[in-house]
Amino acid sequence: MFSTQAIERLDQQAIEVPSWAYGNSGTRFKVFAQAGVPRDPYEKLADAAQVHALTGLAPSVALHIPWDEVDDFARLVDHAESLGLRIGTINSNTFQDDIYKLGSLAHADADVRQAAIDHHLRCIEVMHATGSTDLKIWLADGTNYPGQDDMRARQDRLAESLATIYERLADDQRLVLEYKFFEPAFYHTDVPDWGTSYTHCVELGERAVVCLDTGHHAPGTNIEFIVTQLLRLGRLGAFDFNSRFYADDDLMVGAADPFQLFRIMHEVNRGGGFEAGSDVVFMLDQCHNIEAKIPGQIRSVLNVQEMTARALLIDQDALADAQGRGDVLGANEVFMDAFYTDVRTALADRREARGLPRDPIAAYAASGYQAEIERARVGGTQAGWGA
Ligand code: AOS
Ligand code: MN
Repeated sequence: MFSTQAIERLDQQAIEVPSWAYGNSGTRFKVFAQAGVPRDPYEKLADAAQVHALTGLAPSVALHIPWDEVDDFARLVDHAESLGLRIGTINSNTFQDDIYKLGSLAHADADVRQAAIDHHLRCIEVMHATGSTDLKIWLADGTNYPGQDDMRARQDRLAESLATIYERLADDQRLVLEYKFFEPAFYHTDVPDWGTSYTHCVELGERAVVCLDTGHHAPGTNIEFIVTQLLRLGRLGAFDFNSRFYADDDLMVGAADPFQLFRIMHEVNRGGGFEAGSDVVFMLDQCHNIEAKIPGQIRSVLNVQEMTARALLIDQDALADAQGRGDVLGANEVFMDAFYTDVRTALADRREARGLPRDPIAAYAASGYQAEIERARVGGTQAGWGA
């Protein structure tokens, strides 16, 4: 079914899983605890290792600081390596401290800005200790009411704070700036869209790139166009994959709109994002509030793989030919033919050929791992949004 090049790309596909997906999570109404949830980053990595062992798709794990602070990061790295994993992106957190009520890097008070900068410098230390090359910044900064603060001054303060952080990065480290158009601030956010993130990145320098979280756009936004534009500009640093029906809710990627994921993956392919040497990081940013966490992560990486596989099936020559001739319906048919192709059996065959289970979800259920962690992880404090 697949070309040799498509098989190569699928075999090399790597999706980064977030440590926080394995901890308890919920909404502002309720966090439902689950049995067997990790108590610390070591146990989170053990769970992430299951996802990789069963799918071959998830070799790295993103950490969130301070949730994943440990006394000895060298030990955590050894633990990751012993599980066949590596530490990926380091995510900063300036949204849970009282001092950040009115913002962090854009705050009017220089002391608060400095505290937020210092937190990022701590994240850079963690990057050095773990070999991580990406510092991902998502800011809760913004305002709730018109006139609440000076939007223009906030941009200037943000630019200055980001520059101070950027200067401290090593030559092989990147600053990855995420955008979000609302929440927790409801009137304006300081990095609301890809254009604002891009503008700050260009001002900072070549190692500043944009993170596109698929849940962070207004309904109806053509996200694949943003993917194309950022790849064209050389500034698409990372994805935070998830899906949403209404607002940002971190549901499983590919659950709400598989066709959108297919269109995104086509633009990634078209823009060189799967080529050797591409440094686009394909990360998940999800929470499994009501479903089981490890199978939820397995389902998610498989969804990304499936839509990637379908996108790689597009007959590029036929598409270019139809586009060149102005054949509107013909071009659309070539595109849709690939989308409507069921690749699940072919991917199961490929997994089998690589020594992986044909059905990773069934293999997880049969493995006994869930019963084992539910038995063993008794006592202690379960990981959640606070840790
Ligand atoms: C928040 O909306 C963002 O998506 C961030 O990426 C955040 O750091 C992450 O969701 C963990 O809460
Ligand atoms: Mn995100």
